[in-house]
Amino acid sequence: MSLCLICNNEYKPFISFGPQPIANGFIKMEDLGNEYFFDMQVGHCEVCNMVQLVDQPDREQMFNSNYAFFSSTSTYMAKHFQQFAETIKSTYLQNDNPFVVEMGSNDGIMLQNFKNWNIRHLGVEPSSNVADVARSKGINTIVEFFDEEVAKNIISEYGKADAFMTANVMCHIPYIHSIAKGIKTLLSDNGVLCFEDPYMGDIMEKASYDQIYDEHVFFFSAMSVKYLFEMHGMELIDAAHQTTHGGSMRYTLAHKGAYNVSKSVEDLIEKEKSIGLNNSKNYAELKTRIEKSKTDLYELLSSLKSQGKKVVGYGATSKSTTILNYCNIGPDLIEFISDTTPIKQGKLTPGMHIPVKEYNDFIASDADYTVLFAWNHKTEIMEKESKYKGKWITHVPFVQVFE
Ligand code: JHZ
Ligand code: SAH
Ligand code: ZN
Repeated sequence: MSLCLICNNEYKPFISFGPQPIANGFIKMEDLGNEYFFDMQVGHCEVCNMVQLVDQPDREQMFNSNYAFFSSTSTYMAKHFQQFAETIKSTYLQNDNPFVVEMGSNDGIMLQNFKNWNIRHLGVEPSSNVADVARSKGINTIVEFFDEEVAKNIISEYGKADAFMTANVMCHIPYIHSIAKGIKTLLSDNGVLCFEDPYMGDIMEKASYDQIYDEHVFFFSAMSVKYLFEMHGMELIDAAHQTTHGGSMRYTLAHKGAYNVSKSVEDLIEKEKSIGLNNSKNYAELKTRIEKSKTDLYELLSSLKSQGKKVVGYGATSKSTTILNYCNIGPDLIEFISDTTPIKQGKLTPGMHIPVKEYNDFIASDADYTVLFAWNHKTEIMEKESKYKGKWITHVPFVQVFE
């Protein structure tokens, strides 16, 4: 039995993925030999409905001066964050001289908009290499892990915040009660917290188990988010589904009683109950679908190998680390993975050691099959690769070949 990080009740993990490396721990050939692995298990708490990792590596092992994920590698995501910023500005920043804070601002993909509008802003970003990119764009950034203490320091230097935004970060933080307390003190009376993360409803529907890796300690639903923030005097006032990252949810919260609660919250919670996000049976069934996906993918790639086909991968995503290690797919089955991120190129993927190469190598390879590891960017990538003559492989929502 494990203890829930939110409500401290006991829960039993429903799946184990075995030993997994740091998802973004791309390694140089010469550094092979002492990679870190942790036992990756996931459980659902029946009291607060939070789905969570049982263990997670220390934060500095994941987020440091060598962090390999740069947000601005997707032009679609840049557009998404521009719209996100516009929504915040037009809905919640009507007062004089507003101030916004972003947690996990990475290379500045969201805050660049506020900077361009001359709105007072602050990014809190512990991975110094990505924070440096944001700073070079003129975005005000501190290199820190946000928590309750940092929130107090921000108040003494800048005053309270009108909006606290964060995307694909909240679900990364096991000390989430400290985050919630920090946000609660940092927000002005009418201030809002607006955050988005991959949605448990989409993971359940698509069996997109590759959302599970070291960095993602929580898999949120409206039920679990509401429970968590009510513990801190905050209210879930809106929830809006997003297509990004394979299906995400944007949650808006405020001090209790400060705003009317949108009907969308009640509707979403009803829907979550109807699809069984509060029911352990559904997680057991998800496990069965994940196991089938594993067998299907391994068998497909093995059979292509025996036919002598050339198979490569597209996008050395964090998600791919789970697929490769869980399904036992190495360089014998996938020759290389192409990725546009310079820091990943010339290195090996964590655990399974598939070479990561530049985009030009993908074009030159003329591969028969390409595994789309960045399946969440499918629209963007299909537009870009309309000339590719080979076939694509995806595992979402089930293992299949498409053209
Ligand atoms: P992408 C990361 O997940 C980690 P990942 C993190 N934990 C999280 O939650 C989300 O981001 C937000 C490359 N690429 O976005 C760039 C191409 O090569 O699916 C990236 O390395 N060509 C914070 O790593 C990778 O693919 C392209 O045309 O799963 C995409 O990574 C495009 C569009 C991307 O996130
Ligand atoms: N918001 C961006 C980046 C997501 S990557 C996007 O959606 O694309 C997750 C980021 O969270 C990393 O850059 C990591 O360094 C940062 N992070 C992790 N823990 C954090 C904490 N406690 N406070 C602030 N940022 C944190
Ligand atoms: Zn719980």
